[in-house]
Amino acid sequence: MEIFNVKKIEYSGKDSRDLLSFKYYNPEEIILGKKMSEHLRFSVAFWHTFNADGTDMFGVGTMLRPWDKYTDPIDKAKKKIDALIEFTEKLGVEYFCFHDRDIAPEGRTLRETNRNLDIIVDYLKQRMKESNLKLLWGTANLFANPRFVHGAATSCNADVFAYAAAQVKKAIEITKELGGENYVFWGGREGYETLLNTDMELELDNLARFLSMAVDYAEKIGFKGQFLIEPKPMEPTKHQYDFDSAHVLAFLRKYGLERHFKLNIEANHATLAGHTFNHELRYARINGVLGSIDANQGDLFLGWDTDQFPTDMYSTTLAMYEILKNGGLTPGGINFDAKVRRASFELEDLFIAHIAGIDTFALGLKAAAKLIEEGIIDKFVEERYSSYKEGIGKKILEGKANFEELEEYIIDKEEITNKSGKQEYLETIVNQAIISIL
Ligand code: XUL
Ligand code: CO
Repeated sequence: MEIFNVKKIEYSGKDSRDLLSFKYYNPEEIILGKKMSEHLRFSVAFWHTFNADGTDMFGVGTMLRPWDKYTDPIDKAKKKIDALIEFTEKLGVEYFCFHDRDIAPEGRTLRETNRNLDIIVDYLKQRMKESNLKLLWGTANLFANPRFVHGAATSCNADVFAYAAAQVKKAIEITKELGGENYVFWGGREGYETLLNTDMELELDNLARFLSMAVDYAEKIGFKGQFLIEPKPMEPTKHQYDFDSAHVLAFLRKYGLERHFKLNIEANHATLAGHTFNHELRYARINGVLGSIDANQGDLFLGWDTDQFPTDMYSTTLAMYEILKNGGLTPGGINFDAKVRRASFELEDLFIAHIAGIDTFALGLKAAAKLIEEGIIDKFVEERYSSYKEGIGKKILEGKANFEELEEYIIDKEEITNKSGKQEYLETIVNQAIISIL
């Protein structure tokens, strides 16, 4: 029986006014030699789409979903999976992501919880097979239950460390079982509220111990998926240890873990850290660790993780520019870690929001491809650094210069000439690329 009273979402072109259709996302269209669907490996986030009900700090849920009428927790969990299958089929999205606790209810002990999980994973596996739905990544929820009040791998309580380890062990197993192409570690409550009660050194060492146990276990069971760390600077803790790309990379290098992890960069986490999304993508890319993205956007005037659907074409253009320069994201993808607003409580809004996000990324892909084909920005940047192609600049790059030589070279020069950085000109080039697609 149909859950969503919505037809299959098709590409209808940019001039269409059909709300429930794609205006820019045409999966078969070839962009820079590859199908749009191969560039844009979209994924639906289980938690936001099938669990969130609009609850906020000031009020209860506003969204009554068809699966809410099932009272037995296992029946309800299965109905949500049916909803996931129908939703992704109708949307034409090939991937989804989930936390262990999103899909199955917790029991009184971990053993009981794992038993619930096994029932649902069997069902999910079967339904995924029938519909060709694939798992982009799995993860463990190490933050919602009160036991994680002081963190998980960085908790002051060794029992909690053990619990979290056992939980991640199981989460990696089910991710493998479902053919997951990646596994994500987002910090949850790995961070601190006050240094007055915190042994930061022990907590960070423990986080590294935890991750290295995860690497060992994945190797042991033959999980071939990519491990990803998702940086976030704050929320829920005041200071999250995985602050941003640069922090995570420095951490991984300190503990010799950098070979085993790439990054899952989330747009709203980047802006919380005081960076643009494309700054975080660039930093990860040039360090060879851009693995996957969580697509969403924050609000300019609110200081928290609002997880809105991405509708800012400028941001997706610059993001896709980095992703194209990265040679794509595979085996990563574009996961909509985004939720409809509390007041967008109708079932149809779930489709409208995902269509908006998909189209905004498709448009960004097309505009970014145009920028790369035109090569104006590339040429400008190359020219800007051309002083390093010959003479003293070339010597610096080749490691053949030292302080004494540089002093001798420059000491009697009367004038140094600089050229304009032409930011406004380059921003106009980006605007023109976007406008040409609209
Ligand atoms: C939290 C967040 C998480 C991770 C997965 O801000 O982004 O949903 O993506 O745990
Ligand atoms: Co996320």
